[in-house]
Amino acid sequence: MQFATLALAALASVASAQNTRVTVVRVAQNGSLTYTPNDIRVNVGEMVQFQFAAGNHTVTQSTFDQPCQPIAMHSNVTGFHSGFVPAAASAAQNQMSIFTINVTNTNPMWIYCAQGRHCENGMVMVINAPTAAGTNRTLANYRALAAQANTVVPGGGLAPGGGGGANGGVGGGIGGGIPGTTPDSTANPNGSTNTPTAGAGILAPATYMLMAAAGFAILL
Ligand SMILES: *[C@@H]1O[C@H](CO)[C@@H](O)[C@H](O)[C@H]1NC(C)=O
Ligand SMILES: *[C@@H]1O[C@H](CO)[C@@H](O)[C@H](O)[C@H]1NC(C)=O
Ligand SMILES: *[C@@H]1O[C@H](CO)[C@@H](O)[C@H](O)[C@H]1NC(C)=O
Ligand SMILES: *[C@@H]1O[C@H](CO)[C@@H](O)[C@H](O)[C@H]1NC(C)=O
Ligand SMILES: *[C@@H]1O[C@H](CO)[C@@H](O)[C@H](O)[C@H]1NC(C)=O
Ligand SMILES: *[C@@H]1O[C@H](CO)[C@@H](O)[C@H](O)[C@H]1NC(C)=O
Ligand SMILES: [Cu+2]
Repeated sequence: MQFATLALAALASVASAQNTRVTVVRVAQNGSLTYTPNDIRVNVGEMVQFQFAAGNHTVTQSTFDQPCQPIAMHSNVTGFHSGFVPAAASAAQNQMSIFTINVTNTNPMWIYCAQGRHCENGMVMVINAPTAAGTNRTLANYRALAAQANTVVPGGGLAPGGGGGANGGVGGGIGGGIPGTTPDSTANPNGSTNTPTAGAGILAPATYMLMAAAGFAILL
């Protein structure tokens, strides 16, 4: 993971100078296993900033059909993965970890948390969900599929707790990691060159930033 320190003023001036809308998503607000908001529309050229409020979570892209597993496992899209972000570590430095993505097309992006069984328990969201009349590719259906899934961490195998119960069949089988996928999407400069697939989004390489805690409140 690559971290850079970025003051709010710097981010704000960059965003306003380019007139870029930044949609904020709070990760684990109040310690809950949620993304808030969890069903958003973002225009091409805009950014989504995930703010890690508590716990130790991830922001990880999957396909619709295979929730809780990295998109690269089931498509030719590299996708993004924030890595595990322990909020307390940043809070101890009076900072907040954020993960920012640039939205470069209108394809739906289905997103899950790769920690433990958070995905199975409903820690999922969508950016630019399909709008076609009668589509069943909805956040509710994605969450329902997730409830029956097995969490896989990009590059790392099953998340802790994933081996029990209904997950026994998967066990260590997937644990070797996904070729070409690393925990930090900044290490995948080719991610933005992939051809879009149905139900998947392509993003420019994502960027980690640490932002002064005093600043994020102003952004909300
Ligand atoms: C977090 O707590 C605040 C204040 O109690 C409340 O307004 C908000 O709805 C809560 N958010 C979530 C995601 O639970
Ligand atoms: C965060 O979660 C990951 C995956 O479970 C774990 O490897 C890591 O040690 C955790 N970090 C902290 C600070 O708890
Ligand atoms: C959506 O509809 C397709 C085609 O009818 C079906 O194969 C699929 O199982 C449905 N998916 C969900 C999540 O309901
Ligand atoms: C990016 O693509 C080039 C050309 O196909 C390849 O040589 C390089 O290894 C790729 N880099 C990554 C990080 O996948
Ligand atoms: C990626 O997959 C899609 C759909 O399966 C396909 O149309 C496209 O050609 C593939 N792109 C690359 C670069 O392989
Ligand atoms: C994301 O978009 C911003 C604003 O347009 C731009 O400054 C930045 O370089 C982009 N980042 C990436 C990784 O493409
Ligand atoms: Cu989580």
